[in-house]
Amino acid sequence: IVKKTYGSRVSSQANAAAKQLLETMERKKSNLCVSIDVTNKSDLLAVAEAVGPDVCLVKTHIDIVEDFDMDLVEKLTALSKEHDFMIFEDRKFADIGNTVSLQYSAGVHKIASWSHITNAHLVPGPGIISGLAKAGEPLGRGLLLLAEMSSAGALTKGDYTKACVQAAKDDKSGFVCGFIAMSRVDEADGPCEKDLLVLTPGVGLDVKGDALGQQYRTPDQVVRQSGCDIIIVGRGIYGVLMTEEGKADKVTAMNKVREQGSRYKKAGWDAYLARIDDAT
Ligand code: UP6
Repeated sequence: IVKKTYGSRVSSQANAAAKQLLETMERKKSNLCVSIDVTNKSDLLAVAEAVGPDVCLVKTHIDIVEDFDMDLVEKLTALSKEHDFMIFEDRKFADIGNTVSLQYSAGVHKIASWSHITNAHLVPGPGIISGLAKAGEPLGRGLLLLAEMSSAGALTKGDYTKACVQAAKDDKSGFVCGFIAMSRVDEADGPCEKDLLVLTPGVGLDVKGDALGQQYRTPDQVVRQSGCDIIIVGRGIYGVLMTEEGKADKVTAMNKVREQGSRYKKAGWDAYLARIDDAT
């Protein structure tokens, strides 16, 4: 799979969201997903606006936004259309099917109504996939399974990772369209008959980690060396907003966010081009 271009993989996608994502990546020449982990509406929208032209996907943690309302998702959806990116709510569902189905479709956030892609742990077993599919499939949404995590000491390894891959292969509906993983988990034991996506967090160009167990690798390590499809970058892009200078001067800070966005976009795409070249 790592030899194939993103564009050539569109036709092998059973899932509408995955198809649209690969098309977007090819069109925008971007394999960058920005993770906008900020706690207020205006910063979230400002970052989405600033990096919008450079990303294929915007990732949210909608439950950390203190002034959340449906106007936020309407505005984010408008930006996604204007700048041609998709939306991924990083909800990391982890309960029984019936509960996740409600958490996904109802409550304050109504995630299924606006998020093209979401993700889940397989800890409860495959019923979690069926529960989420009930709400997401009719809307053409996609699901990623957390097969591996970036944090130190993560228990997502060995047989657990293999079970996630198997569950994705066994999913008949096409609702499962890929993984959160650190490596090409779908091809760990040879070629995979399904074309699945690998999205990878824990990406940074300037630091190796944080004080809470996060571990960073470079876009080149992730995309070229490990064969992953999409880099997910959070603080590497919006981190300036968390500094005293960033809080004091929003205009300069947003310019910096924009700069970092194009820097990571280029690094991710260069790594992809090198991987395609390497393979030919
Ligand atoms: N994330 C990880 N590692 C995982 C899964 N998800 O870091 O294994 C998410 C975090 C955060 C983002 O919840 O939203 O990716 C990474 O942010 P950062 O680049 O600021 O570290």
